[in-house]
Amino acid sequence: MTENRHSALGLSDEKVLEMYETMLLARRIDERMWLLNRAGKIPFVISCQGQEAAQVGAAFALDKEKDYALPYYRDMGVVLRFGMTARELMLSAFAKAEDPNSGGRQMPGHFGQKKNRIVTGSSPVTTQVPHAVGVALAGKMEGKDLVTFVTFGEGSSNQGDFHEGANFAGVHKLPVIFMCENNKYAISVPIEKQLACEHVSDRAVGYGMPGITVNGNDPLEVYGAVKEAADRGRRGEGPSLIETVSYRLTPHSSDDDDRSYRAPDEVAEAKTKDPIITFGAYLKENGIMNDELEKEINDRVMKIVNEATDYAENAPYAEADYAMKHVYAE
Ligand SMILES: Cc1ncc(C[n+]2csc(CCOP(=O)(O)OP(=O)(O)O)c2C)c(N)n1
Ligand SMILES: [Mg+2]
Repeated sequence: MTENRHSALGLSDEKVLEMYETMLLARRIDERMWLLNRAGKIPFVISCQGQEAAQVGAAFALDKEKDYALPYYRDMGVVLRFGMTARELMLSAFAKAEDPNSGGRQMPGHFGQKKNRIVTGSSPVTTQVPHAVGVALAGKMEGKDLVTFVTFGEGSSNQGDFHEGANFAGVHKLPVIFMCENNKYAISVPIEKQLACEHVSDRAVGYGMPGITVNGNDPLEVYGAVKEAADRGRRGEGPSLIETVSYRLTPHSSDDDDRSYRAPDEVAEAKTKDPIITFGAYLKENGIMNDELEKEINDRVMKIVNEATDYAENAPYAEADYAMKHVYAE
């Protein structure tokens, strides 16, 4: 029996099972998308695989009824927690009219859904960072109890938008949680060729905010860090920078061949720390999940994924002239 760490964080057994199920749902949707892509049915996949623990651990530490999420393209775990459904994600993958993100006009991964306060992002990486800072500024000016949660990759933390946004949030003590999902690669560029400092979180001091690096394969560690950052933000103490370290288990996207720049052994080694496996083991060691319950959860998740796939595959495309909508004033 390992130490029960979730109770100390104020998380019930039911809550951690829900976290596990959300992580598993993200993984199974993602795996299905790769099959659909290779079968020629959907054009593009950009994966969350290996980052589910960071995404779900963080999202569970936020208030999904009040807070704003400004996710980046891998954040399936975040948007599922904020209320986007498997069916909606599949509609986006198939680029169908009912896709809530863009009605099938955008590439997958450009999550946006007003009713769930998921703010749409743009394809140039890190542009969501100044947006998150702006939403936090608006919230502060209007006296609202909200924090904004924005994510980005470690490669993207070199982009000016991150530094400008972090500086402004630091100066004005805005309730922003900057979470860098460090997965060790920016397409083919390994971490040691991306940063001259050791940790992305080392950058926080330059912007007058606390910075912390946590194990991105451990949803509980991420939950604790994001909860603390959210509490700080709500108390008016300003922004925080959290770096979650994990590993990208898939190629960069369905259009990438990662064998050209990293060794299969390295990927195999990272798979031994796969958060779906390690968090499942934690739940079993603490007597919260047994083989029977694991199967029940997996069956439930697969049913959702199958139904979402069938629905989206059979759903209609938008009318061709819809492509011109929302582009020019009408
Ligand atoms: C401003 C800008 N430059 C380059 C790209 C092309 N691009 C898309 S994803 C990516 C890598 C980003 O790496 P990282 O931030 O580490 O995120 P990861 O994909 O590893 O999660 C690049 C260079 C882009 N979309 N926007
Ligand atoms: Mg990266």
